[in-house]
Amino acid sequence: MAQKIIIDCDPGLDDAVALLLAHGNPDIELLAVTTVVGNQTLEKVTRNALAVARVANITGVPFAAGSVRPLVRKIETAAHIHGESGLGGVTLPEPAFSLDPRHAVQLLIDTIMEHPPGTITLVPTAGLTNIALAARLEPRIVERVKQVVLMGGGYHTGNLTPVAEFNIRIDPEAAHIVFNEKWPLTMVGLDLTHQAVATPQVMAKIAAVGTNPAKFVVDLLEFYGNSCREAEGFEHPPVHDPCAVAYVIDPTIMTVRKAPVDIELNGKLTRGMTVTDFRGSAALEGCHTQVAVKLDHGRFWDLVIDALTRIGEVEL
Ligand SMILES: [Ca+2]
Repeated sequence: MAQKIIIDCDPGLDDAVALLLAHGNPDIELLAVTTVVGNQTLEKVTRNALAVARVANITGVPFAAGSVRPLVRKIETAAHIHGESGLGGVTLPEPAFSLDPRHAVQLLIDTIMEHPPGTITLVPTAGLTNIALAARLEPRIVERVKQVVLMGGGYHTGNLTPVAEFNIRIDPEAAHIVFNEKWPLTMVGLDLTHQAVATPQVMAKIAAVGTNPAKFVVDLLEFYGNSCREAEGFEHPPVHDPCAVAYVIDPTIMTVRKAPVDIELNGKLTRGMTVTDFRGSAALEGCHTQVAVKLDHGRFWDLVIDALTRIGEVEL
């Protein structure tokens, strides 16, 4: 049985790859896509999500726009990584369909409540504003979802600051809500995603697929590679967001470790840090969070390339 998921995202170059992976993998049923301010303004990331749907030929899936700003903090975008459009390096086709009229938070709640308990996995690949609001507006979703598998945080490292990752840092209060609700939560953080690098060998395999969607991925990863090199010093870019989707497809693709995680809200130097307790023992009693540790790089990229192959050619 395919895993039913909802992706809450801010495309975003790596979000685009996550959407393509989810759509192209036969073990995933994409129920809805929601957008939230993050890598760029809500308007831009929402337009980008619809453009990716067109590129991947995603049809019959509701897309809805969500929060225009974080709960408390000022908007902080990532144009230095993802470009002014939020999807730098690629030409954006006109969307093939229009948005669901509901607010993303309402679409999330409606979708979760309409499905049987324990069947839906939430896959946030952006700031957690929408997810936090959904948990507050309809608290029953917390028991109803199967699990939350999110890209964000990191137990040893940050990117926006030395110890805070972008998705958590831009809305730490929302992250605090999401990490403290008692749903099973897997943090696919930077420690894991920094292993998901798009090497020249990976790029060549994607290019060899030879279709428009594959060319789209090559173009955006080239732009992303340049940004990550210039802004963060990476030789090859770590492609964060599809790692969360990959874990839902095949949990054996990464090792995970159970550990309590909480979000620092007040630290002058550490706000947005995902403080992870690896001391073990008593802390693990009733622990509902786990963190991703080690990725099988080869199998991860095989999944992405397989998804692109299955999507096949799409006329743009
Ligand atoms: Ca993202």
